[in-house]
Amino acid sequence: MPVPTLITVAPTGAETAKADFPQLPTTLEELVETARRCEAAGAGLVHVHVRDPEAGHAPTLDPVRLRDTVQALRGATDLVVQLSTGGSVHDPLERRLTVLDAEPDSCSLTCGTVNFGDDVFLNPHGFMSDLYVQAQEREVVPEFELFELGHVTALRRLIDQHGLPYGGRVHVDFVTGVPGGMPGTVEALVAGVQMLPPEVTSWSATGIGRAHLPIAAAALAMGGHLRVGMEDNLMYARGQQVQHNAELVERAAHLATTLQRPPMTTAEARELLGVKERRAR
Ligand code: KMH
Ligand code: ZN
Repeated sequence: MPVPTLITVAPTGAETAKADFPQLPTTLEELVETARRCEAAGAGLVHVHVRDPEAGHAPTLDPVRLRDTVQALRGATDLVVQLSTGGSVHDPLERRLTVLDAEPDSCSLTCGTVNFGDDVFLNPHGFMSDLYVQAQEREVVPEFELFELGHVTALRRLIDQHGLPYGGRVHVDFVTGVPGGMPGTVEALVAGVQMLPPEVTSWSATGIGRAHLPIAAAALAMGGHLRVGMEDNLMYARGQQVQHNAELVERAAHLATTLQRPPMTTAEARELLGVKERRAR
């Protein structure tokens, strides 16, 4: 039976400046409107980086903003709400751990340090280990972000040390095409998928920039899931900027449906990832 497709939307990220790309959703209102439209278009999960409109829309890990954002998205949609613990390359490790205080359904957990353009995205083993255990204790489902093939080995080590994450599933996301990480090629994706440990129950992939479409097509063909959004890609086509994240979700849903793997519902996404029910009834 064909597996329906989990479409994750990563609408904002930490790298693009609002001043350079005004359609980037950075306020709480814009984020909620984006999440609603993306859910209607077929998304099952939203990967969130919070910005501070009072500080030039810069990335923030302010605990009140994080908590308000989680609650607003949970109130307005049925999407799985995932907070980034990667933050921006400038965020200290201790602050990144406090993201769990906002009680998201899910958190990202990058499985190793990686060069990130001219910067370094730092994820030493001790940090990953602390985050892994704290997510287990707080019943938050991690999504393991793999930017490098070596990150697959680091994931293996985390599972061996700490057992399965909360929910009993292991979902990973290949983030390909970051300058300094694994390339956004089909060959690299195939190599990564072949290396996954048997505990992995589902995987998705995204390609940065022009790798966006080829990686989406390859992931679908290989039985994987998709991540799209302005965090990863600002161009819809050559010379045509993305105007709204929903455009990318709509295109992903269309592609998935054409390949007989239509978008999964938010209920199916919750089941796939094993997230805890935190919505008010
Ligand atoms: N902004 C990047 C440095 C994550 O969300 O966990 C890290 C990132 C990964 O986006
Ligand atoms: Zn992110």
